[in-house]
This record gives sequence, structure tokens and C-alpha cells, in this order.
Amino acid sequence: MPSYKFTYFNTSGRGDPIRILFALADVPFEDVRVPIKEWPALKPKTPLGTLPVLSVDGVEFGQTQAILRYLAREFGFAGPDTLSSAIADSLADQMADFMAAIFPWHGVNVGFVPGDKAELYKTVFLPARDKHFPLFEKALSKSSSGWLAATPSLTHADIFVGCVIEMLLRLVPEPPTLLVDFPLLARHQAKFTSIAKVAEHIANRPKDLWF
Ligand SMILES: N[C@@H](CCC(=O)N[C@@H](CS)C(=O)NCC(=O)O)C(=O)O
Repeated sequence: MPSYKFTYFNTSGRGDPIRILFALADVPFEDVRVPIKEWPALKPKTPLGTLPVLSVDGVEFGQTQAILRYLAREFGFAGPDTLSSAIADSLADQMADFMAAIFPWHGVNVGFVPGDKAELYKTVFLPARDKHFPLFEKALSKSSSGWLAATPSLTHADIFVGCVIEMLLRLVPEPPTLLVDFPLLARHQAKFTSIAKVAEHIANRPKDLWF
């Protein structure tokens, strides 16, 4: 087994999908959580100038989706064949597109940048949710297993989507309304967070940097 070091900030964000994948696979890793004040010095030393970064036996690379896919393939969470793996990739990418779309709201909402968070919730967050979430609902409507890529067991897409929604449920102003129009996604979320190792990670993780 290689030696894994995972570096991110002390927040769930783009980190928990990868930490949870390690937990689900029962693979030990070094969980490095960089204090914000140390980031300016570390940034130029990272491969892409951003976190997360994964180091495998000392070889480092960045980009959340690349890390997630690599580990999913290594640990058997990438679907039973290359086609279902590509479908899982496409759904994880869709969620990454959603995250990019809501960033103007997210930065203000967590107090990282100034702005009117209530206004941005209405003008940025809700339209993005209502554009992207029906796509996950459609994928789930075609899945008899209840997992997004219609695979018999969960893939990295389920982990990524489940983690982003778990974070949003702590961030949005009215959590009970988040999934009210997306019943299959709500069921998927309950299925994901009821996995013992996922629930255990959520219960025991350090307090988040932002919220
Ligand atoms: N597409 C990249 C985005 C990475 C990214 O923007 N990471 C943020 C933290 S969530 C970061 O490193 N911010 C600090 C900076 O850009 O200096 C990924 O998914 O890894």
C-alpha cells in the first residue's frame, strides 16, 4: 500500500469527499489541514497553486476530481466498468460545475468576502440549484440501485454529490427547503449519510474553519 498524504484546509468543502473515500476504503492517510495563515507560503510550493493536493509516495498532484477519480479507481469505487465510471465522472463534474456557479454566494455567505448574502442566495444560489439539481434527479430516476451512475454500489459521484449537499445543508438559510423539490436526491442523501463510516466521519471531524 502506498503512503498517502492529503492536504487541504480545515474545512469540509473539496476535502471531505476525499477523506470520506479513504474512510470507506479503510485506507490510512495523513490528513494535513493547513492553517489559513500558512497558505501564502505553501501556495507556490503546490503543483497547481491550489488545494487539495494528494501525495502518493511523495508524488504530488492537485485538482479534486483528479484525486477523487484516482483514488476511486485504486480502491474500487469507480464503478464496475469504464462506461459506468465515465458516467460517474460526468455527474461528479456536473456537481463541480454547480459549485463553481454558486461560488459568488458561498464566499459571501461564509464571510470570506463582503456582500449581500440574502440577495446572492436569491440571485445566484437558487437559480444554480434549480438548473443543476434536476439533472441529478433525472440520473436517479434511471437508477434502480439508488446510486447516481446506476451502479450496484456507490461511486465517487455519490460521494462527491453527497458531501456537497451535506455541506449545503449546514450553509443554506432554510435547510429543510433545499431538497424539497428533489425527492430522489433527498433519498440519495439519506442513503449516503446513513452509511456507518460516512456518519462516523461527519460526527467526528474537527470543527470547520468557516461554519
Ligand atoms: N478546480 C480546483 C479548484 C481548487 C481551489 O480553488 N481550491 C481552493 C480551496 S477550495 C484554493 O486552493 N484556494 C486558495 C487559492 O486559490 O489561493 C479543484 O477542484 O481542486
